[in-house]
Amino acid sequence: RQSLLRDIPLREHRAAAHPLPPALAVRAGAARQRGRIDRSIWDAVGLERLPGRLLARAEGWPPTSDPAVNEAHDGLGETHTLFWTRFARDSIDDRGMPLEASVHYGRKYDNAFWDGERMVFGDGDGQVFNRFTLSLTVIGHELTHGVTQHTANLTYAGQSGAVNESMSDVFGSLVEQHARGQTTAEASWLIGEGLFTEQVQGVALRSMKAPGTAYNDDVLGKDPQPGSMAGYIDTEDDNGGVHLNSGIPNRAFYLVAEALGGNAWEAPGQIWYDTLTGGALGRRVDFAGFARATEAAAAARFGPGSREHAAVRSAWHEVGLGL
Ligand code: ASN
Ligand code: ZN
Repeated sequence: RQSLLRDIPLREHRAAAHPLPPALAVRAGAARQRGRIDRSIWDAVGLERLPGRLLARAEGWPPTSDPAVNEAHDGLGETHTLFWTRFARDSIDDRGMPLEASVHYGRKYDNAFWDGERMVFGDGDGQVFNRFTLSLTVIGHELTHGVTQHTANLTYAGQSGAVNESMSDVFGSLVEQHARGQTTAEASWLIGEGLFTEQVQGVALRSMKAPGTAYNDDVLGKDPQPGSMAGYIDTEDDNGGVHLNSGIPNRAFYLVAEALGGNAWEAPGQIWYDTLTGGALGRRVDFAGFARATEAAAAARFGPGSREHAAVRSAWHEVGLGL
């Protein structure tokens, strides 16, 4: 079926795949059930045009022979499941927004990104990077950029940009921990594990537990992330170091999870989710303001002086953002 339908535009595909009489189709739309996932994975066939040339897999279609397509499909599923089952969030916009991803973007493309509407994954150059769909944390990271855009909408520069990045790492890691059923003690707390080829001396892009230790390679150099304010990097590069200083709030989240034990998507994830979606964060919030907001969220949900509240306070203290 798929090879026959491949070059037909999306709307016709959907009509062909799910023929419904118009009256029923309207009723189904009106009665749309919250929490139902709707994924489309596109193949960009090595071009840098989006969404891409071919609809490779839509909701309800069987797996294809392309691992990148299936990994993207499954990874979007695991991410949707975390947000829906643990935080009652219905997709990126909390209104069931269809999830779209494009794979095989560009030639030897060494990155993945959220373009404001969809997730996009490169194949990697094969020298430093494997394909980016190999890591569930990366898929969760990119989808979380969409959630952030639809909630706190944190400005992607400087400290608010590093908080934006950290939110994507936090929920990216939680997606993987949730899918694997891992406790805080069992989790790797790595972002992008398995992306580096065996030619690279390194385990992942970043470590939330020990920022600065994910790689140390002749070509790439040493992982530059700081894990506390003492190592804060002032730079114009990378939108003001958004992927560097994110190590500081990343480690704060890890420390909260370590102090509380159990599954990090429970109290720690709930506090961070409440902070992201609660409306108290300014778009240009700095680290200190973000730290105060997580403390307020912990106190609001678990009570002032609760162990959750205390864990948040001491975590920020440990990374140099004492409240
Ligand atoms: N992978 C990066 C990210 O999502 C790409 C970027 O910086 N735009 O943060
Ligand atoms: Zn990011």
